[in-house]
Amino acid sequence: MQTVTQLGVSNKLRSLFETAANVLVLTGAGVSAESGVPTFRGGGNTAVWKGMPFEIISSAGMLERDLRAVWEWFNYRRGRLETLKPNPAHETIAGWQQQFKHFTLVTQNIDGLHQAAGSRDVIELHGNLWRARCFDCGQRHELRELRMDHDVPVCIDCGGHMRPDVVLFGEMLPPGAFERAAHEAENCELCFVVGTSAVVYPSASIPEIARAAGAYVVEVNPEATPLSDLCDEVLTGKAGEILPMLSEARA
Ligand code: BJW
Repeated sequence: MQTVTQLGVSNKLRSLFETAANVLVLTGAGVSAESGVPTFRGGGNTAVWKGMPFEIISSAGMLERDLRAVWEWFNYRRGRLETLKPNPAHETIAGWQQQFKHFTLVTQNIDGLHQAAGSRDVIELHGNLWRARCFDCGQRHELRELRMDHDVPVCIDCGGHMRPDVVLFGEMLPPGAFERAAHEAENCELCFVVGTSAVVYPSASIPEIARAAGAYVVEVNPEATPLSDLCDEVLTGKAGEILPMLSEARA
């Protein structure tokens, strides 16, 4: 593993950046940190909402125990997100879509900031905070289209109760999303892992799949993660500083 600081990028990565035709990026909460979105781990925050840790309030069990509380929690977070903007990391990744022949963006984030920066066809492994899903008919709706005058929003198709369209702890990922990401990981030449603690599975296995299939794997994170030793290169620092610098290194 090569460790490269903000002062330099290896020649191997520089060269791959010029020649790679198939590039995959996996992002986590850290990519949105510089936009003001709190990350999940490492902040010392054990109680995130009304005394509950997020493993409890954001769990499948909580949907059954107290759906209203789950909605309060997600409404609060949407309110906080409303005014936040994409940062240079989101913008740089959106630009890469045009630079590489085949480009795949896979995110664990539910904040929609990649799309706000212009990224298209994003594989969202953990859903999206701006959407709801009906318990009864399964239909998804943009929350901006729903009347929010109930504690629990109601489906405009069937009148059933809705839930946030987000993958909570203990739930399966959306059908096909992981499979598509894994397929792209198997075929990419260069894989960036940006701003994730790489502890939540199966998402954290995407770079492992890419590495096993022969891709050059690069981590961008201010902290070491369980994945760091598996990576070919670690760029230590903030995504909003490192990624624009990488794009410049290519030119
Ligand atoms: C920066 C930065 C800057 C800071 N620039 N970087 C073994 C034991 C027990 C359970 C399991 C197990 N193996 C698998 C499981 C199940 C579980 C799991 O993985 N648990 C582990 C934690 C142990 N997985 C699941 O439940 C998944 N489903 C599943 O496996 O289904 C099959 C199944 C069903 C039933 C039973 C068992 C299996 C689903 C996981 C869904 C996770 N959903 C969440 C919450 C979403 C809802 C909500 O938002 O409230 O998604 S969890 C949370 O973690 C969120 C994130 O997407 C996810 C990943 O976090 P991420 O993005 O890595 O953020 P952080 O905060 O952890 O890290 C931020 C990083 O950024 C840090 O490294 C910083 O250093 C860095 N950083 N500033 C760059 N400026």
